[in-house]
Amino acid sequence: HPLSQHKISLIGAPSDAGAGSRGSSMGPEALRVAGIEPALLNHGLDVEDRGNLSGPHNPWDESSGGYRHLDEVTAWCRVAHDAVYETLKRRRMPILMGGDHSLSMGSISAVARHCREYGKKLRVLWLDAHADFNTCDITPSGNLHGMPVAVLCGFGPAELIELGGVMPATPPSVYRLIGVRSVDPGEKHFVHKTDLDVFDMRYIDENGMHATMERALAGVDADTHLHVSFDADFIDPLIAPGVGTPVPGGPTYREAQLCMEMIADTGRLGSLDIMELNPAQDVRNQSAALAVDLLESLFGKSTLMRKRL
Ligand code: HAR
Ligand code: MN
Ligand code: MN
Ligand code: MN
Repeated sequence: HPLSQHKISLIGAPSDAGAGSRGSSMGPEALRVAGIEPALLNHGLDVEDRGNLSGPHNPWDESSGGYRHLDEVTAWCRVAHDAVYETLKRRRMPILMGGDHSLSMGSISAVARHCREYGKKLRVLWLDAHADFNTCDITPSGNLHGMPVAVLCGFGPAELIELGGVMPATPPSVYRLIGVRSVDPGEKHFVHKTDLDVFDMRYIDENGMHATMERALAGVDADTHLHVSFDADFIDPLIAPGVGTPVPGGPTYREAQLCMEMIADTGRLGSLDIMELNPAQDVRNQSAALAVDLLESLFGKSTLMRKRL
């Protein structure tokens, strides 16, 4: 395996240019204040904090041609792409700390490029209340954080779909969307037409998180690079209010922990995004603290030693 899962690089991407409200630009610092680095160090991991990337300010303009802040989001995604790609090249595991979810176009295009070069299979778990599968024709807002999955699959503006050099960056078949409970009308048709694999909240209610994760992780093997794109609004807003676009009815504390524990059990985690934390909406940084708590489970903290079945 070309990557050491014990060497972690934290990369801050303080931009909210892709979002409909301000504040997720404060996400990286909220995660540092919540102790992301000591939490990982406690698990015996080698951690470097590379500080924050820089890019354009949020101009707070109207959307034009179906996109809001396309130039700014593109600039941020380019620097995120370069930082994540270079980190993987150094055989370290990148944790991109957003920032709004449009930045995952940068990280995932870089991960996909890395996988092409090393002949790895890619699986992306997209943990989110939203499907993030809008295009300029169907978006209700023009906000690019509602579009990253579509862009990565090749549906979007030229400057974004070509970020990783190859178009599309990924086929739709690599994605498993989990926790979805807010999809716009046009987006719903497009998800169906593209045959995206979505485990929505109804699926989780009916089958349980355990069966959901078994299905979402099916086929992940020694040749798979697993990327987790964690949107903080995945979690129920009763326990994670610090997000820009909360949607009721998300996973509970234990459901979210089980999700992370089952990902850890695969031993295949290769890269991670922690996105959409919005400290302006939070109460005493509890949502960032919860994200760090979940992160510990993702890196293998469990209540007891597990017997191998
Ligand atoms: N679907 C809505 C839109 O496109 C809102 C989705 C964006 N919110 C997020 N992304 N946090 O997951 O405007
Ligand atoms: Mn710990
Ligand atoms: Mn999202
Ligand atoms: Mn979301």
